Amino acid sequence: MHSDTKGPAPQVHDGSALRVGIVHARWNDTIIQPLLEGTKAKLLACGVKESNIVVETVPGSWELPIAVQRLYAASQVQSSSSSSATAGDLLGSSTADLTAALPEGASASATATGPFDALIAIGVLIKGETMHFEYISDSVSQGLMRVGLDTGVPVIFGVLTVLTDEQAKARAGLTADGHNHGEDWGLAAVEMAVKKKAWA
Ligand code: DLZ
Repeated sequence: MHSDTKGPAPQVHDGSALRVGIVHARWNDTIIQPLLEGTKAKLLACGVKESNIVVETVPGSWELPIAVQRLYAASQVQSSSSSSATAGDLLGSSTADLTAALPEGASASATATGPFDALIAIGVLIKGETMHFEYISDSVSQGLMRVGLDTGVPVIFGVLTVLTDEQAKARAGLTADGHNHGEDWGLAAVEMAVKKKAWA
């Protein structure tokens, strides 16, 4: 049975008041890019403004938890102080670097307008011949869960942990019977951000 048949019935919520931070790994970029596009497409379809979507990159999935944590902290600092520090400064990268990683039409200063309502971590881990896969998968999933629980901000688990390239392609919508899981992550981010606001 394809994983598609087991997914949640999608709920579409109004994302027009939300700010969403995305961090993606650059390993397995041919899979990452369609996942990122699928994620952004659903965020935009839910009404999230392009200028309220900030995208940052890291080398590999291992780096996702610290980057998600710092990106959120940067957005909090910016919204609570008049400091001219940027998210890029707090992540240790330059503003120019951050701007280069942003989607077209977005700007680094977008992070000055408020803390993120949801964070999405995107990575693709493909099992190789060593124990790397097991160590990284386990640590990254625990790390991302920890960031979510510590900050109280929904962190969407957009990390594929697959055995083969073919499985990764199917989950990025690159095969005939595949499905782009990035779309699910975009919808999950909006749903969880809206519900989190209601539960606050
Ligand atoms: C080292 C490594 C390996 C073997 N495989 C992957 C992978 O499939 N997907 C991924 O996102 N990253 C991989 N990495 C890189 C690590 O996540 C990390 O970037 C490096 O170990 C440096 O800390």
